Amino acid sequence: MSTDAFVHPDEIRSMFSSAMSDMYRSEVPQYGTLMELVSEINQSKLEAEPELADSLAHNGELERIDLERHGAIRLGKPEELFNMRRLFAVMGMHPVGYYDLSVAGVPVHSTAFRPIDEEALKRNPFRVFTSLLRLELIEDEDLRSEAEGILAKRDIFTADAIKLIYLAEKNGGLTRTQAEQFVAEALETFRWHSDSTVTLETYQKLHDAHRLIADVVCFKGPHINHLTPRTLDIDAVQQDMPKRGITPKAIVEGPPARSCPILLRQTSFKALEERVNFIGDRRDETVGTHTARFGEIEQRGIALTAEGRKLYDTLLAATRHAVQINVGGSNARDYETELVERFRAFPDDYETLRVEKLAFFRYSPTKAGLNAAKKDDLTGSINALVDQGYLRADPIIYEDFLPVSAAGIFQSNLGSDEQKNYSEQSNQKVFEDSLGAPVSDELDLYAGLEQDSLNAALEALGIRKN
Ligand code: OOG
Ligand code: NI
Repeated sequence: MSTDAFVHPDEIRSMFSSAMSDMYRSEVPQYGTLMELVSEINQSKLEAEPELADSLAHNGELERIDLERHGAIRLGKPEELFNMRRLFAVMGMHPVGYYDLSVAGVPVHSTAFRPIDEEALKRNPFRVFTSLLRLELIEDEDLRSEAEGILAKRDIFTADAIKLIYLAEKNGGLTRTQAEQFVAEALETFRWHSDSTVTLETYQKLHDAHRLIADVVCFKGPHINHLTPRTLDIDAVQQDMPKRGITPKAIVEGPPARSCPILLRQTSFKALEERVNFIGDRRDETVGTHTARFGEIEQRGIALTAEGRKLYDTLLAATRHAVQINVGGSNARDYETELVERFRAFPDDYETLRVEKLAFFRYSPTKAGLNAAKKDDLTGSINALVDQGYLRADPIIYEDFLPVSAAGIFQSNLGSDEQKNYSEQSNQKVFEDSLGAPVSDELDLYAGLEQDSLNAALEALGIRKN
């Protein structure tokens, strides 16, 4: 069969993310409300700020805004992570980054499956934050082996999904019919199941050890626990959520509001309380409930270099040290004020971010530059070319996650009293062994995008690379 007959992985990803969105909207109606709110606010933001609209259009991001979302799942055993990597690879999603959340009292480590290259990101940047439970962090040995035993019995993929993954690997792609079938089969793994695989008593024991452990161990599969649309104005959405009957968490995670957004800002709202049938429940009574699923929104900004990231981490740590948000979130405003104050030390104009090499940019030749190149041999440094208006620099958007924010999202949806400190060290090597592949380094990817754009721009301006 010729490879022409294969559906492009980017298209399979779009099919999958839209099927997932439909499924989640029917399972969690508030998600639909949130999507409407986000889309309205994005629209008015674009109307109010034509420069933003122009920059997004220039970066090829304008069409992707409504497609944008990320989701999250939590897996229970190494082979699940291994096969999840194979499943996502069929849709052009690859593991990027290693996040150790045990330092924040959440017994998991994680990666993000996402598209990597420029074209794929433009077509559809759908990503899934994927965590693996670290059973070794359960202190009680009996409970740990009970959890292991329960997980050993489950198979989270349908037989046809595994078959289609194998076919995609063997043949180098899937035909239209196979791709449609693949999306339907893959979706099954992410579906919510109201039937638990354990008794209420076992659920409660695991829940007492950590709510997250119960969430992973007691169900047939890794239900998608949230889907997150991208907003262009997170403060506006946060403010309007209560008007639509949605109660957001106390603070927005990440950097403060700025004129040049950096990295990622996120906020979420509480999980649904879902009815669960446990093994041994009488047919006519549903006694159990479980909260797992929630809503989240995110606003993405420019990707930072290692140096920019160091500055971000330092300022954030200083803020968190100065104001610890209390359980009810009554001092949320103090935290926000502190955050804004501390982040005054972070330059807030793109030119300074670029010249000081704090953030990554995508370079392109301007019309004036191309015209000038026809007449003269252009020379000069990158900065000089930008100053002359021959070279244009647009922000490269951050496509990844932030461990401190992720921990905050986990915690606010697990109940904020669940702080535990695990002494066990982070272990990327063990994670990658389970995954069956190394994770890519996010900074290398951004640096590569910047360099590629610069090479192409200089070439278009007739300037030889040295
Ligand atoms: C994942 C939480 C992390 C984010 O956006 O940082 C996350 C989870 O609760 O499973 O999704
Ligand atoms: Ni999330």
